[in-house]
Amino acid sequence: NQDADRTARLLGVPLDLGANRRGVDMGPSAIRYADVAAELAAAGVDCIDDGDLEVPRLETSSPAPASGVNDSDSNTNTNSNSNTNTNTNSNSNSNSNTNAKYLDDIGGVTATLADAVAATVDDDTTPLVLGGDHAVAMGSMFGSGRGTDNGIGVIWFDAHGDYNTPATSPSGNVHGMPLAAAHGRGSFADLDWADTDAVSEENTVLVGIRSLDDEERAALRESEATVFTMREIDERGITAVVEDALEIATDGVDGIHVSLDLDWLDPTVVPGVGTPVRGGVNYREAHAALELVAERDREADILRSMDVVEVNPILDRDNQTAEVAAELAASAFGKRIL
Ligand code: B3U
Ligand code: MN
Ligand code: MN
Repeated sequence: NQDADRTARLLGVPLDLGANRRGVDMGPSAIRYADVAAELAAAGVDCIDDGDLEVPRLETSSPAPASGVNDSDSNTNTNSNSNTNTNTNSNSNSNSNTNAKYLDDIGGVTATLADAVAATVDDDTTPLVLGGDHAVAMGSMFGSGRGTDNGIGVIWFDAHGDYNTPATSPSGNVHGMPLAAAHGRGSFADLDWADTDAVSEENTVLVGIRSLDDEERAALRESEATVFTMREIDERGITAVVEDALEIATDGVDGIHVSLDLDWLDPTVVPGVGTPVRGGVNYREAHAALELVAERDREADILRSMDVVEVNPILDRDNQTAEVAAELAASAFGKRIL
């Protein structure tokens, strides 16, 4: 046992509605099977498992979003916000504005998760949210930042920027939008469940990015967020980049949320992700990064909450992606070699 004096609360969110890809809903089970509780215990962290949140099934949900949530002002959709659509496998709505699939259902899950995360943080316990697709991070961030004086910072470890809005997304998949939602961009500003005060934009740092859509890139460029691409990691090394990320994310806020999309790592290390992108960080770089988070946390108590997302057991080999997820969470929570 190590010296961390922390209790973690596991909150499983078997959500796949944001990813348009079955399998990621099994992520929480796979991460538990990889014995995340034992990994955390090895970090000296007590672990309470709250089980899984109830999440609507893809088979019984309609992809059509509610009216009034789209960025375009030419919304003529009259068949919105209804679960009576029996065509669940594709967006049968011909209206081009309906470009955020299952957003109503995802909003409901997000609101429930935000409440659970906020209650956990209030209880001086650190939420470890097990995804599920990356849309769950909206709930993690909104809950973690709730009631803070200065908001929270975020470190976003991901291959992708997740900075699309319903108007810019080429896929309509909400897991490509959570960070834009946290910053209240586009139509997210109008959604009552999207708490645009929780996260401080200037304290948002993306690390390891290597895949951006055109409009997403433009939005990130003009945002106050800091983006460290893989190129910065190549040039300066993972530790220098993450030190900078921690400096920026923690400056003047009430703590940080760490969001770990497993596709941040190279697909050769983590085959079990839905949207792999070549050229990610390796196993040792990933641990080094999260150990730096823990080190800063020992000094200054910065870590309010974390999520590990996008583990897809169907695409995995021998559960190794879930194992890496569990191990990296333990590193962030203070597990040390010596
Ligand atoms: N940027 C693309 C692809 C993507 C984003 N996040 C994931 N994939 N996992 C999109 O759909 O927004
Ligand atoms: Mn990703
Ligand atoms: Mn992501």
